[in-house]
Order: sequence, then structure tokens, then C-alpha cells
Amino acid sequence: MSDSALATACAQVRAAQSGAPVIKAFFDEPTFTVSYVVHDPETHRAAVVDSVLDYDPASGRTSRASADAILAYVKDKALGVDWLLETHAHADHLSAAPYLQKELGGKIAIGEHIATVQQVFGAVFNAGPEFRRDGSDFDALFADGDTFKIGNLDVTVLHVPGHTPACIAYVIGDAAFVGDTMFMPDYGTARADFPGGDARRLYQSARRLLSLPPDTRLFMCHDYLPEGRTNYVWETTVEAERKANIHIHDGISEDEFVAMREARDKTLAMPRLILPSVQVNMRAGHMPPPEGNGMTYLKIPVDAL
Ligand SMILES: N[C@@H](CCC(=O)N[C@@H](CS)C(=O)NCC(=O)O)C(=O)O
Ligand SMILES: [Fe+2]
Repeated sequence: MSDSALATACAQVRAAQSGAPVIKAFFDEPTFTVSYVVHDPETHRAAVVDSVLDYDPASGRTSRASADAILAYVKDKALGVDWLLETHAHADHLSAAPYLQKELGGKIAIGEHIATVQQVFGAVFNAGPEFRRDGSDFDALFADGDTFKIGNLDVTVLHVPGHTPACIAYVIGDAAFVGDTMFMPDYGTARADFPGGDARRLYQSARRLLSLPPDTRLFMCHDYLPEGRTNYVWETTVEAERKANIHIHDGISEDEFVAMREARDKTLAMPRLILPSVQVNMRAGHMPPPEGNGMTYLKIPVDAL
């Protein structure tokens, strides 16, 4: 089967190896999330990938230390932010994209299949008619194979469903931001048991990413520090994943992977912040509308998940 989006991404990675993007990672330890600022060294145009808005579930209070660290870096480097990119509607942290957009400009983007996620979770949270379930809360929706520029850097979007139906990876120059597909080789892969998740599709998506050139740099969305490792890491390569990823290295069949993934998913608790995260991230990072008293509330559906 010919895969023209993947062919475009492969050609782009090879061509970019002389003018690689500059990548700065920001690690949020409470949610084990890695956010990135990616910029073109020639034009100083930039994108922020998967930003975090700090949230304390006990008090219901948001704070901005993580986002402000990104803001300070962007200002220090005098970057112009064109994009606030989400790999998916995260289930474990709130997005800071609207806050960063207010401060820096840029468009908030996600995969086009977010509409599916909005349908499912709009129903779970019994969202009102003001909640649009067509992706239009986002400024841009990407389909598989879409291409765009960050300054002179080429970007190709790959739809990589499995963890969620709407997951996408951004291949920016010679670097791929893989979202929640695979993690570092010694941790394996993302779970596939959220509504709309699918272990078989996750296998196909991860193997598709592993068909990029062997020296493609891969940047993870999380690092959960497996036993035996004491430092957080988030960058690897296609070659290293193909050799050593404990769930999906070369030679592991789709059926073997699916059996492993489904068994492991049965053992995982829901992410600590899934209820606040999904309800905000399905709205492109915006809070639900305030109630009559001007206060904003997040709902807790009982026995739904
Ligand atoms: N303990 C973390 C777990 C979050 C979680 O479930 N993360 C997802 C990605 S959103 C995953 O794929 N985890 C894989 C695993 O925990 O093995 C939390 O509560 O936030
Ligand atoms: Fe996730």
C-alpha cells in the first residue's frame, strides 16, 4: 500500500538534516509531560508543542508557572510564535494554549478527528448546546499528510490514532513529535484504553512512525521514569526505538502487541487529572462558560469512566 504522507515526511526528514530545528524541552514533573518550543534558527519563527497549565485538583486552582517558563524562553530568544500545536486532547494535564495565545499570538491546532473526541466527551460531561463538537473551537485542524511551514522549516502531519482517535504527530524538519504513541525505549508505548482508543491502531501508528528514516529524532510527550532509571529523558531516534522499545521493537507482531497492551491497560488507574483535563482540552484549552454567578465550574461525572 502506498503511503504518500509518510513518503513526504521521509523526504522532508532527509532534506532537513542540514538545517535542523532548534528544540527546547520543558518537563512538568507533576504530570510527567514534556512541552517543547521548536524554532527555525534562520527566521526565528516558532511553535509551542503540548503546553501545560498547572492545576491543583484539591483546590480547583490553576496556575501558570509551567507556561510562564515557556513564555520567558520565547521572549529571551525573541521568537515569533506562529503555532500552538497539540498532539491530542490530553487526558492527564490541562493545555495552556489559550493563555500562551493571549500572550504570544499564534494559532491553536489539533488533529481533525478531535470532533470524534468532542462527541464522546461532550456526552460524558453533558455539555450544553454552546459546546460545538465540530472542532471549530480550534484555529486549525490538521488531516493526515497536511504540510505547513514554521519559518523555513517544513512540517508534515501524520495521523497516528490508537491512544485516542484524533492523535497526530508533527514531523518538523528532521524531528518528530510523536505525542502519546510510543515512549522512550525502556518504557514502551501509550495506553489505548481511553474512549475511542484502540491497541491495534496504536500498533499500526507506532510502526508507521518507525518507518521514518532511522536517524529521525523522536521527541516524547511523557517520561514516566521506569524502574532502574533515575533521570527523565524524552529524546531518542527511530533506530533506537526499533532496536530496543520494550513493547514495539522490530519483530513484535501486531497480535503480540495487542495482547500485551490490552492486558497492561487493565492494570492502569485513570490519570489523576483526566476529568478536569478532558473537559478543558476538548474546548481547545478553554474553561466551560461561567455560570449565572460568574464562577466557572468543572464537572465530575459519577461512575462514568
Ligand atoms: N500516573 C499518571 C498516568 C497518566 C497516564 O495514564 N498517561 C497515559 C498518557 S496520557 C499513558 O499512556 N500512560 C502509560 C502508562 O502509564 O503506562 C497520571 O495519573 O497522570
Ligand atoms: Fe495522552
